[in-house]
Amino acid sequence: MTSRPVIDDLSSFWMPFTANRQFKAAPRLLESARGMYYRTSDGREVLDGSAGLWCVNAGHAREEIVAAIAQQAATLDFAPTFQMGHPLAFEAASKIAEIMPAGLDRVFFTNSGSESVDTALKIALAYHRARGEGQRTKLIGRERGYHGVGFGGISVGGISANRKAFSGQLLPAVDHLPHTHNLEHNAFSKGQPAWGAHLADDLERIVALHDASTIAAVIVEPVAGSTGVLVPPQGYLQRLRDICTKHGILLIFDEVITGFGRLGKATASEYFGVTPDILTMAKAINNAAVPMGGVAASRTVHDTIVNSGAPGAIELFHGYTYSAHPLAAAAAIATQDLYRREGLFERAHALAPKFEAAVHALRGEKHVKDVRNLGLVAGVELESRDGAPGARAYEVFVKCFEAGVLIRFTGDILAFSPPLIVSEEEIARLFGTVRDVLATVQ
Ligand code: PXG
Ligand code: PLP
Repeated sequence: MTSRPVIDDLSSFWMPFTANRQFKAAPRLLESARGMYYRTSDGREVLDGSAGLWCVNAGHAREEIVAAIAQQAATLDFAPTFQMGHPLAFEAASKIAEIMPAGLDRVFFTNSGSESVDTALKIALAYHRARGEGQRTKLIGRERGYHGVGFGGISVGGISANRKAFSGQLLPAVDHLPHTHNLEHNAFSKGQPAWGAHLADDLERIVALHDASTIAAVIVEPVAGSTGVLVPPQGYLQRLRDICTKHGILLIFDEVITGFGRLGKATASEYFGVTPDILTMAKAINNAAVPMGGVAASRTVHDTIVNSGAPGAIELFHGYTYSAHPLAAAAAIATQDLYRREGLFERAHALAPKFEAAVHALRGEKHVKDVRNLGLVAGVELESRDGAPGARAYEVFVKCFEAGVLIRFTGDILAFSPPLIVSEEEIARLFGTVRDVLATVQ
């Protein structure tokens, strides 16, 4: 193997969601990856405690996926899917439909979670219009929701930092449910907190305010990931489902993070036993090997739109140049086969109690004010430093990286979501490193 020249100019790449000046003054570069480990530009192995960005669920550089992509690139590098098709697009959609919640077996492909969210919101509007209720245009999101960075996603999203610079041009007809995070009631919950199902009833207040006849859809993450692993209270999602059904409002689950085994089932919908009308996915759909996202719609939603157009007319004026890109589709098929062959969702399910015990052992460590978890995802919330929110978690993140462990942080919350191939020893090392680092941080 020849090593590449050291990069000496970091200035051209304007990095996403990064403190560019801080990073470029002390960069952290990953050069290769295999299984559970990254290798850095200075030759160190780093245990991947975050599956990249919550997306590499089968571990890195899996041979079957690499081979599928390489072969596809040499066979059919690109093919349009506007008024054309290629076999892998249909095969990938069928494979995904098989493991979606019952009835959600129509799949629209995108290239990211953000595009999936935009697509889902547009499908919701198109559905109501197709059945003669085009006045249902309002979209209801939730505080502390993350739905990507498109204008649709930040409008229904509930993260002030992602909205404020663009606040003059957000979608106009949006309202928000309250978030469910409450440490007074739920600190150190293992799995789903007992308190908080009633927070779903706020949807009735919103319906009373706007009238159901104006509301198209409600979108929530079943477990909020980006804003710090917020696990839904017991009964909460079912209550949202019931209220949506009662008022003819579509329920959208944003499963960009929860999709594909993170909770020990294919989807969070399956895990919780609550079925939305539309489900967004991305990331682990193809182990993040090629950008890809998707939206699964119920037969009712799909058929209503598709049967409403005149014969020969395009039914939904929406799509991306790269919808069902051949390389992404090949990676998706290989990834879904791998998940099944290795039983990775079941593995995540079986490991979850050990993961839970290991993360909850951080209770009582310096600065730790909450630990929460579900499946193979966990959050550890730290007390913030006076006047410097986020600084403490950033320091923990940097020190963990220096100690050979990659974690994520958001504000002062540490987030953990290892690939589903993680071993018990690696789980112990992950949280052991965090414990050691916490002891050194002011
Ligand atoms: N919806 C949800 C629920 C997500 O978590 C998106 C949509 C947007 O996906 P794209 O592919 O457009 O980024 C996401 C993405 C983090 C982090 O560490 C989380 C995401 C992306 C990057 C970082 O919190 N989630
Ligand atoms: N901008 C221009 C000028 C385009 O021609 C297109 C697609 O043809 C787009 C944006 C959208 O790109 P994509 O289909 O990759 O989302």
